[in-house]
Amino acid sequence: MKLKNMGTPVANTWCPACPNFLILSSAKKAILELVTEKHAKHNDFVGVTGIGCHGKIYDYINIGGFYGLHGRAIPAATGIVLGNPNLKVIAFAGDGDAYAEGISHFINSARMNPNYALFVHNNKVFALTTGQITPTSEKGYKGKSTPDGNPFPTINPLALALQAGASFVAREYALDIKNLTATMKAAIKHKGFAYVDIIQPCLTFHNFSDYVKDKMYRIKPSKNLESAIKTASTWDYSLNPKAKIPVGIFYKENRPTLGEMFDTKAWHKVKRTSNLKLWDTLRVK
Ligand SMILES: Cc1ncc(C[n+]2csc(CCOP(=O)(O)OP(=O)(O)O)c2C)c(N)n1
Repeated sequence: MKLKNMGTPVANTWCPACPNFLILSSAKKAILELVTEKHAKHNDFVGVTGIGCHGKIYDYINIGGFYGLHGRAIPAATGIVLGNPNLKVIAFAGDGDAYAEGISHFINSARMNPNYALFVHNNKVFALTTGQITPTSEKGYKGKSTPDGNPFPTINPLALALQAGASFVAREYALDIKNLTATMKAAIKHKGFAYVDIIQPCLTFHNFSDYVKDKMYRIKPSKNLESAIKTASTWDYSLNPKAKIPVGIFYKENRPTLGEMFDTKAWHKVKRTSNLKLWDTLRVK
């Protein structure tokens, strides 16, 4: 198996030089290396996407999968891995997808710990629909929906995920293929909900690449949750000129996955008669 076998013949319609190309390369490389290292078979990988520029990755990467609805990559990924725990499920979402439409799924995945990796292509904007604000667009951003500037504060999705109980939380930069590939591999290997926010400036509708370029510094995973939350809170996704942006794995812990906590494969075998008995007791005589 070679890197060229990880692609597809589908014509790529991302804008020239979009950092999504580098997320694609890193994901292909991560999967290929995991296959070569015999961590999993090529056929075990499943890609799930939301709707947006990020979602097109589904067409360009040679794995099976599911093209989801906007904001619904997370529940689709959860369902797939509960249905077949042997699969290596990777969900690709946008920041609009995961932090706006899909925010409740994001928080509950962090709480419930289903065993899949979530890669969020975070360009701080709804890109496919040409530039509306998302919860990580900075205050003041002038886009299609906010010509006078975004009046709302940002959310901090890393701090949110950590507070909700996520068992693997990381941030990477799309242009740093080496570290992005390594963190993707670690996320896929992690047992539980492994979330990576990938900074991916949109060169057409929200180009903040000059802002992030000199601000990143690499961290090691924190020893405890409190210090991970503290580190995550140091960048609030604004474009504050004094901010520094930590990248790398913030936090990692082992705890039971959703699939381990419940025998989800046995659910379909539960006899309805037991429910009928329950109805009998509830029925008005
Ligand atoms: C429920 C729903 N709401 C809105 C849309 C329209 N829509 C399609 S793509 C998109 C923007 C996607 O933005 P994001 O998730 O940030 O991904 P990006 O394009 O930036 O990769 C929107 C709003 C939709 N398809 N479905």
